[in-house]
Amino acid sequence: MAALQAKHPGENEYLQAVQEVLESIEDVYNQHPEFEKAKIVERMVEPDRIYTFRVTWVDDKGQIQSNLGYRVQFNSAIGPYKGGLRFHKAVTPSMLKFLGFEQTFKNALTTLPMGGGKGGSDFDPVGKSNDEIMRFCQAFMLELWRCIGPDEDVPAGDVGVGGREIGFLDGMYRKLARQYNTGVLTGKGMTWGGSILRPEATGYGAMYFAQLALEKVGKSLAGQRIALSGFGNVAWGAAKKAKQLGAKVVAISGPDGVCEIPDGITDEMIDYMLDMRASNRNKVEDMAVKYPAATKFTAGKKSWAIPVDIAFPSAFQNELSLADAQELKKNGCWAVFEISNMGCQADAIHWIQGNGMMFAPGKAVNAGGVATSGLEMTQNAEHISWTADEVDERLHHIMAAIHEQCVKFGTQADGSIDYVKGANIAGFMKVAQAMLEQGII
Ligand code: 2IT
Repeated sequence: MAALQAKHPGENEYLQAVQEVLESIEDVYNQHPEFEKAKIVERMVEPDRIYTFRVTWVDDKGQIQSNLGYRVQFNSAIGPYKGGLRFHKAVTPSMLKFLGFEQTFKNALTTLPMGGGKGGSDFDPVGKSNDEIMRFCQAFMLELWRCIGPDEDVPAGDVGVGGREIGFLDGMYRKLARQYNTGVLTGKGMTWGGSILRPEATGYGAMYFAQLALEKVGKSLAGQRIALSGFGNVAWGAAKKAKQLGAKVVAISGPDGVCEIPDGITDEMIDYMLDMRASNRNKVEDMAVKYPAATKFTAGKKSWAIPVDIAFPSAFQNELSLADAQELKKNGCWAVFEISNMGCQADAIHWIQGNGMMFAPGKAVNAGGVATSGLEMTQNAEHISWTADEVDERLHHIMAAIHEQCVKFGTQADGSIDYVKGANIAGFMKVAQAMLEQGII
């Protein structure tokens, strides 16, 4: 860690993500001198390569805008680079390196042959028109298309990139590459190669995982009061499945504050989350304006201030602090499942685990999203479409396999399960073994 900090000063998210994994794998690593000899850790923590490019586009006022674009190809030991694109004003190489690093372990857990990658831009979608989004996506793909390919690197969505953006990106890729039947992006529309249930998959998978973890301690999601954060694609899918499984979603949030829903979110409200996202306003207050009788908006507050049984961070990294964890517990919360990537700060995770609360990390809980992207790639390669039932059954199996790997590698002497250790060790062992067998490259 000291060497990495000296080499990459100030890359805080990246260093945080690496630190968490190294802490988890230390014991196992020391039992495998062959890993040490092949410098597996030193090689695994650095991306294979990073593309950086300028993206220039014209806004609705005719003004010229420039952003930075990136693709971090992190690790390809177990398959083509795979991972989302994030459009957010705070995007930096550090953020995309942390996400690419996490993705490598997550993808290993899915059981599918996918390496880890991540990309994106500091482009800020907030307040942009549909035309501006399209022009930006087209300009972004003018550079990105040379870095990707169905057997090379397959991007998808992430924060700020959903079905609409994937459409604009894919349209431009087709034009440039003259490849019309490829799985070069996932999260595509249903009429042009997308997989049924890919939009829902991250949230659905998270609820399947939570259900398995709760079953282990004799509980279930039915009747639990839960808090989500954000109102994007991930929170939307999670809300849908949570409601189907009998849980009550009593909070969603945005950068502007929290929207409390004391009687639980309704199907209509879940549908409205899609409109809120498409508007690019980025305000959860819009939900309270639309449904004033059933909701209460509080500016400046997070979902973690609302009394719940289970918290599901589902918006952005480091969105749940130590103080938030303490407030959750004080209000009766007993479990935290990260759906966002690295949703909890490191000291919050340590405190949660040390204070008798259940905790599971994003790379296990949210892996249903990328796993279903993997299923989309398979359908594209075979030129077929599976039904919703077929995709859902495979997603169920994959989440069960991920949970099983966490149990295998994370069961402690007292019988409890350390899901952080379990996920990190399982992911590490698979990638490390592949790297070892492929020699010094
Ligand atoms: O963080 C993630 O796993 C994603 N944004 C989804 C990546 C993908 O390739 O579906």
